[in-house]
Amino acid sequence: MFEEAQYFAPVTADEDGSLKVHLGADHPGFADPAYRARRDALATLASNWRPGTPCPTAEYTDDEHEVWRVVSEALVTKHRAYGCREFLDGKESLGLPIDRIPQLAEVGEWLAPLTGFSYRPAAGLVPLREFYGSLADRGFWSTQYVRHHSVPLYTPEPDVLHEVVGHGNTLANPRFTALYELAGQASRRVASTEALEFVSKVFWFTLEFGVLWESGELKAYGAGILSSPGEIEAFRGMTIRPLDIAAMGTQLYDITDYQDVLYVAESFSQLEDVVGGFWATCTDDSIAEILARTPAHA
Ligand code: TIH
Ligand code: FE2
Repeated sequence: MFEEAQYFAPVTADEDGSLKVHLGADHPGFADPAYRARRDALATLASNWRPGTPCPTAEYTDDEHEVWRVVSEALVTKHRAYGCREFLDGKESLGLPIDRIPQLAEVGEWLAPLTGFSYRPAAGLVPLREFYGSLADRGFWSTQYVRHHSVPLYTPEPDVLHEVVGHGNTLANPRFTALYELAGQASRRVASTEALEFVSKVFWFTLEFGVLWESGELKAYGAGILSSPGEIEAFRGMTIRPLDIAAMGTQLYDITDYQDVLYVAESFSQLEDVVGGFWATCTDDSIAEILARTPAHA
């Protein structure tokens, strides 16, 4: 089982084609009818999207813009302190607004001249094959809803802040997008579910939660750390292990909390060599061989 799956609230369709998002009783928006109505409306909007057309416009409310502003503002100094150079370069060239949530279509227009990546709106969980496969075509499946205003610093559920502030700033840098594309190509090369999950776990511990050494300082390059004002303050205190494909691909993790085990690259170049090199060449057989000699571990 891919752990991330349980973090997407299940979505069902009503007879009239509108979608319903089923938030768990422990979700911060569970008892907030206005929030639930927003989630349903945004899921329905995404489900009506057709490939080849621009992402639909989500008319955000003032309260939603305010959550974006609070998080983006909190991240200005934290990114400068703890974001790696390649992320900061991407952030500078993308120039996301701080005071309002940009539309996915707009962000795609800004990314076009930089790396050619664009977003695709997701109504809920996108199957692994589809999510990773689209990276090979420079398409990034993205949620459009905003985290509940009561939990601005961290959410286990990917939201538009995570997709755009975390991933978008990396998707603006060609050194990053080369890695995203290689992950996408790897996902298309492998046939077995085990191999696909292995590829996705390596993605989790690198492009989602990776850290690297830069001039003797530990910096974050993973989008999950870079979109959370809470986790970005905590990652330096976690268990830090050396970059290791077999270890990352077999590591068990809990998506509901800060990641307590992280893998560090010696440099961005080492990330490109080791992880880019793995995605560029991995096959069902090469991954099966790693799995045969590496037990799952915490
Ligand atoms: N925890 C991240 C945040 O608060 O921005 C969102 C996610 C990253 C990866 C999975 S969910
Ligand atoms: Fe992500």
